[in-house]
Amino acid sequence: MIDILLGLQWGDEGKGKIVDVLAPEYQVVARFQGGPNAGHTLEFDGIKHVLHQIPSGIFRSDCLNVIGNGVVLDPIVFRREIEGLAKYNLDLRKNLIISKKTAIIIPTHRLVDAAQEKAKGDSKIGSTLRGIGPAYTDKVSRQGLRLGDILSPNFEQKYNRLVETHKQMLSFLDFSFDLSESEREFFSAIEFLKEFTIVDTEYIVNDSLKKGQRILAEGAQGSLLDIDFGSYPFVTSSNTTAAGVCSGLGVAPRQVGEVYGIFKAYCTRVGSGPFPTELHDDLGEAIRQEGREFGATTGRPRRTGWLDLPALKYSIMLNGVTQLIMMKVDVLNFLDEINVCTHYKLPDGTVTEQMPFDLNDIQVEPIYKSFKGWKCSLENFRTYEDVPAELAAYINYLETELEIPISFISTGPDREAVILRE
Ligand code: 2SA
Ligand code: MG
Repeated sequence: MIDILLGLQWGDEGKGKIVDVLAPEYQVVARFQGGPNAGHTLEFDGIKHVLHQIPSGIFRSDCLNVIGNGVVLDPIVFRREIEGLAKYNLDLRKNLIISKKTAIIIPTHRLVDAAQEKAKGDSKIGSTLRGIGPAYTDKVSRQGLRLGDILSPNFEQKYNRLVETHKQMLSFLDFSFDLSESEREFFSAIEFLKEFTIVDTEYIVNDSLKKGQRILAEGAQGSLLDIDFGSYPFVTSSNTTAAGVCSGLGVAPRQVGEVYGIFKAYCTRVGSGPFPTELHDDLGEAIRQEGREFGATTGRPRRTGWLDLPALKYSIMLNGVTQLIMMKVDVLNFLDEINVCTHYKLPDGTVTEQMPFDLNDIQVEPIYKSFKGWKCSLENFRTYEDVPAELAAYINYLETELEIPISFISTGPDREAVILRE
């Protein structure tokens, strides 16, 4: 079976921590979409490590890590990431395989990303400037480069042809640049990549399923940033929802088992786009500080707000979530009162539980239900039976509303800080 772990909000739900907790149960951990825009933070034994393109199973020596065809890979970032892992003495050339069909991010993709954002002015997406959108654009317009191409004698020719089209765009957008340094680094990183196992990973993934092994598909970004279902155009360029697993790894839908959906006990968002429950006041700032809400990839401060049930229910529906994982509950320890948005009130007065199509253009008013805060540290709680009554009331309410059990409750960044429920 292939189980899926994904974020139900706008990313940064804490997927890195949970995949690391779950990884021992899996023989394979695979990335199926996204690229260096992801930042999965793992903390254990006093070490804090951020992964961008490499799957989070990498610290387990008996786990095979797969970068699937649905990913966009930046060779320069890849090399830096691998070099950053050198101190852990991992056998990366054995434990990591990359699909020949993975799309390559080339230096001009990053430039085009920056130029397009600049041209958009106030309506910019707030992209991570990692070249994600332009790389997926080239894939879909059938002119992109794939990892298998680096093994072909024509690679440089194909590369130059693509760079020409980017240069035309950059000149049209009046964006000046100097490519020489990053091109040198790129081609050196391509040579470095050739030392890794670049294969048709769909065969390996399906063989492993046939053998009865367990695979974990690790989502990046969040469901509300999905290209089809997110708040378009303020989204990323891939299918971040469960559907992306089948196309991003080459597995059939009937192979999918559990779908673990991760959400934070509040909401955050980086980049532009609608965020109905956003807190623009001191409280929002206090949650940002308390939750250390700064981007793992770009260091950008994250916007913060209350938990949004219409949005969460939408994500649960799209992904077919079977188990919920609630993160960072401890960040709310200091609050007297905790709000949860249950419905949106539209400008015409209608009250709805559905995500409006035009959330970018209309202001919805969140309708809140309030809960009493528990006002204490959760550090020493390991079982649900012990948790403060106020927290239990909050969790029970969410489970009833979401109609799915919350099987893990994370109460801190360390691997051990988890309340497990049977
Ligand atoms: P892009 O770069 O084209 O994918 O950006 C498009 C939108 O998607 C958002 N986005 C993200 N939001 C949260 N976390 C992301 N990953 C990093 C992390 C973010 C960071 O995990 O911490 O470090 O800043 C991520 N990646 C993309 C982005 O903000 C745009 O709104
Ligand atoms: Mg993140």
